[in-house]
Amino acid sequence: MNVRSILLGLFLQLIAAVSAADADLVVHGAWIRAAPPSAPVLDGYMTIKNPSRLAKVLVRATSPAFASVTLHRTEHVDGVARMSHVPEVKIRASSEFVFQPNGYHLMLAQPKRPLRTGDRVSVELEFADGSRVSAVFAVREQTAGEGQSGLSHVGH
Ligand SMILES: [Cu+2]
Repeated sequence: MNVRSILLGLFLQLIAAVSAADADLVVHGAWIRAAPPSAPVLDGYMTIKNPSRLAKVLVRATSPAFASVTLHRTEHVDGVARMSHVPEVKIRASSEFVFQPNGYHLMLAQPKRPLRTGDRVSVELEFADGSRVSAVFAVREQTAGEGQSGLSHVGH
């Protein structure tokens, strides 16, 4: 084996290591809870899968369909559901993070047009490492398997 082939081998190993560490995030099951056309704020849910060997930190979300998107969490304190803004959400390496009713959610404010069941909305997620992932959210009703309606932005 000459020096050139050794170097080439090392180079290929390096590329393999980098691509495994940097495997792309995948968003699935993304949906927005259907609300009356006049609703000023809607709730968005999704599962973010992080197949890489590095933790990813979600720091921002934006959507052309809404004036603002923020990261929110519903917590139950002494039996009372409360919502709070969260600055970031960490998705550990080789894991999934679920945004769901009564837990983490996207607060989607001031829709630019009324959204109806069946509509699709794109949301771009930005991570602390500068990477971006866009996801398509489907507007639909919450199903029974997703628990009781819980605290919603609709109505306040
Ligand atoms: Cu909220």
